[in-house]
Amino acid sequence: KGRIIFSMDEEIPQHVLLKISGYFHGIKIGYPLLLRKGIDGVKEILRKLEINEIIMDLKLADIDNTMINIVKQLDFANSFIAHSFIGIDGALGELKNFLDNNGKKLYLLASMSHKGWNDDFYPYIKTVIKSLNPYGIVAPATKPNVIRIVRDDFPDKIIISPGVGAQGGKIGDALCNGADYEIIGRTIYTSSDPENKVKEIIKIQEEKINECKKTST
Ligand code: BMP
Repeated sequence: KGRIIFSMDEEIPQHVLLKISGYFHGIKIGYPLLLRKGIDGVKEILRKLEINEIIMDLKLADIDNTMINIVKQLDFANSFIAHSFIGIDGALGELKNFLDNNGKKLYLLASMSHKGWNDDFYPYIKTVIKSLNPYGIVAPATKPNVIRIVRDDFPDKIIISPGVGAQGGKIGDALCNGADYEIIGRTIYTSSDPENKVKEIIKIQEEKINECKKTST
């Protein structure tokens, strides 16, 4: 298995998905596919796949009751992504309890991959992540220095990293800077040959990991 979480923001033909899904650690699903296919449509797409982790990325950012109402309807998912800035009491704290009690994982955003995200707020976000102690963290592949800081601050957390390929992050760089998995969407689903593209990505990831292991020892 590679270190890819496939961001399935567009539908891809079922026979292609069946072929490539074995290479993925996980699949991330957000509003684009959920709105297009509906909950039953998404479940149907996932039914035949053997995937370790289905991550629902609705970037939850609301009061506790609303977020719990949402995640209750998405029981097929293993994990959920939420924003950190909403804080703990009355929001993330209650959401995390609910997910813990139902065997689900929570990822919090530490930063985002686009240019306009302001990392001046990171010290606050860090305190939220520290006190909530989620399963994992989302940190941007477009900003390797931010991944390094997050990895230093949270040595034991799973870090998943979007922004590879279409947004400019180089394949493997997030892994070399401390991420556990790279979240990749367009590079795969817009490819004319997704299967080969995925194999190519895994090969580059392996080469990069070997290279950076050498330079760090
Ligand atoms: P792509 O590889 O096509 O750029 O897809 C990246 C995915 O990760 C998209 O689903 C996007 O919404 C999400 N994402 C991101 O790009 N940057 C972030 O900071 C956080 C995200 O979840």
